[in-house]
Amino acid sequence: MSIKEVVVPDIGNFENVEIIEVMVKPGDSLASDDPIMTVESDKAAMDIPAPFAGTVKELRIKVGDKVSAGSPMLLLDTAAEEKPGPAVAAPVVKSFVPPAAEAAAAVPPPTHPVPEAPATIPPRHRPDPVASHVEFAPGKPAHASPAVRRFARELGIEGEGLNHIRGSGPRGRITREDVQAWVKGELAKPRGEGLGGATGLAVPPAPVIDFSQFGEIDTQPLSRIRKLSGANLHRNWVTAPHVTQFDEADITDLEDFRKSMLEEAAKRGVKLTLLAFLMKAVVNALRAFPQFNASLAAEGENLVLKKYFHVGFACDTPDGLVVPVIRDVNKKDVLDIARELADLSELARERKLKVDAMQGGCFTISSLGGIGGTAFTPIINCPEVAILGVSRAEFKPVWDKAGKVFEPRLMLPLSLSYDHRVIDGADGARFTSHLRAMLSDVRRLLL
Ligand code: CAO
Repeated sequence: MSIKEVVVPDIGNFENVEIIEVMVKPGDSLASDDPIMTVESDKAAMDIPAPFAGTVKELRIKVGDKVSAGSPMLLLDTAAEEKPGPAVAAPVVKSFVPPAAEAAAAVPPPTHPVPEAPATIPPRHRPDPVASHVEFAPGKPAHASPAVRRFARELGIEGEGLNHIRGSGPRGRITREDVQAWVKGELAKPRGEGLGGATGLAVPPAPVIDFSQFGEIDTQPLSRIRKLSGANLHRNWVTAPHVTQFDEADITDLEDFRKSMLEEAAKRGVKLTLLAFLMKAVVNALRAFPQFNASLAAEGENLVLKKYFHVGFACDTPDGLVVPVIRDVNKKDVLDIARELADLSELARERKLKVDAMQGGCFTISSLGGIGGTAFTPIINCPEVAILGVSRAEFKPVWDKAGKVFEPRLMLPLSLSYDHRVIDGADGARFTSHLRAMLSDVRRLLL
């Protein structure tokens, strides 16, 4: 092991200048001339490069420190790089190029004094002076001149942010034009909706796979509804921080009541479904917890509380999922609601649903109870802030009030997903408890 202390070289008029970026960390393997840190005075910024190759053993600097010529920067282990031959001890200092001049010239300024990369540096460290294409390497310090770094910082690209930009200059150096092109590209990407949506997500593209190499396939176009709902579901999933609260409601008495009403409802041409009662229960809970009947304003500064109660329901159609909305549920009785549910479902399945029948919802119910399952995590229908998932009700043994005997009770699983930016966990649990209370007492529900 051969440890050498590297100090700040003579950097001209730069005295007591602030370190604004440190590009290396202990364990990093540096080639001669790799940037170690950037310092900035009130006039300009400059990179301080490594005077020789080696492995960083210890850092003596951090962002915010003030340094001058001679200040210790780091300890460099040069053992791996050293072979018999003249040691390169003198620090290599890059000449400072003023921002304007640098902006005009993407090629890095010549270094002085300019010892060539020592012949003792192993080939993997040897810089390739004509490399026109350098792979993007997250975590590796980006090569960019101080002027370009400063330009990038002015545009909000700080520190490792530069690593996202592919440099087109010599040795992959990032030019001012590279920064501009990258920012343009980022701005052209689809936007979120302020706090109501900014994603800030940088995910790698999905790999393109030819599935036919593994077996027989059939490729079918996605329906228009599936494409639209897919994009919306994806946006809602990534922009709203979801929490799902699970609960169970005892609907034994409610089911008895519903069944007792079926004949009378049928006479009026209505199939009285559980969903109609769920709509009433939800409106009751929305009244009790107004923050669930709300949307984040687009600029993210305000919560818009709604005084109307339009409730949507997820409807499975051959073309995909649609969400018709029943307006003013608070002003309708269960028979009216059940009738509308049936009418809207039929229109949806016949693809005759008008656009305005799917707008203005405050809250959505997604019922998979007719199909099966014990619980699921529904995706919020943004800009709504909560959605109730309902799974298949089952008879379960439940203790009687005295806690002495098990009674068979019909238990309905509830899965409430809510937007945690608007609703706290305690309120999520209060909301489902309220729903439980409503659904287990028909008298309260129909009040
Ligand atoms: N537990 C047990 N049985 C239930 C039930 C529940 N929670 N909910 C409904 N059922 C029963 C009904 O009583 C009915 O039984 P009968 O035919 O014996 O009377 C049967 O299941 C079918 O009900 P339904 O589907 O006709 O009526 P519904 O009101 O339950 O549902 C609708 C209407 C439009 C919600 C439904 O047809 C639908 O499309 N569901 C799928 C919704 C969906 O895809 N959600 C996922 C969205 S992705 O997040």
